[in-house]
Amino acid sequence: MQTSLILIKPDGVQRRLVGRILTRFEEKGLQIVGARFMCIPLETAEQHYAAHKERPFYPGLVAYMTSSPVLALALRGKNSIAVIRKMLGATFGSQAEPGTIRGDFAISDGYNLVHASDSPEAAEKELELFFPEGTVEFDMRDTPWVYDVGSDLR
Ligand code: IDP
Ligand code: MG
Repeated sequence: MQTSLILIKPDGVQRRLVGRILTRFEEKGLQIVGARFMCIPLETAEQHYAAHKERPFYPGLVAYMTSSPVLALALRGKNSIAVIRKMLGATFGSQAEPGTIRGDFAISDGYNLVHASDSPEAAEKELELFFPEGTVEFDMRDTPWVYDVGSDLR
């Protein structure tokens, strides 16, 4: 089981796609263990994208991410980090496959609607950044139907 940090970015909020994007994660069988509607403080955005600091798009990226609220989510599931990255599709909306979230809803390269952690190490750091008080652990009653408990969750 893994928990991933997702951000429905400012364009997702402004384009009223929050519900549709969240629905796709719920329908997949992922469990919401954290949700926070927030304006990202400048320092948090800079820290979150620190790996891209030297890239030419970095100032625009930080401006975009702090321009309007986001919905931060912590989503839990088996292999959820890789599963969610696949659901997002390629980084650029113009290149993402149809059937993925970016492929279906985004045509922009930078304004690509959703962020998701790309590794367990990134997820740990990002969850600490956006959910410093931790996530909400609880049992989902449908687990025996979402998973083959005997093999998936062994
Ligand atoms: P990811 O979000 O798929 O992990 P990254 O390469 O980590 O993609 O880039 C972080 C974010 O920076 C992207 O989601 C996108 O919003 C923005 N970005 C990445 N590359 C470019 C670019 O070449 N032009 C404009 N924005 C970009
Ligand atoms: Mg990335």
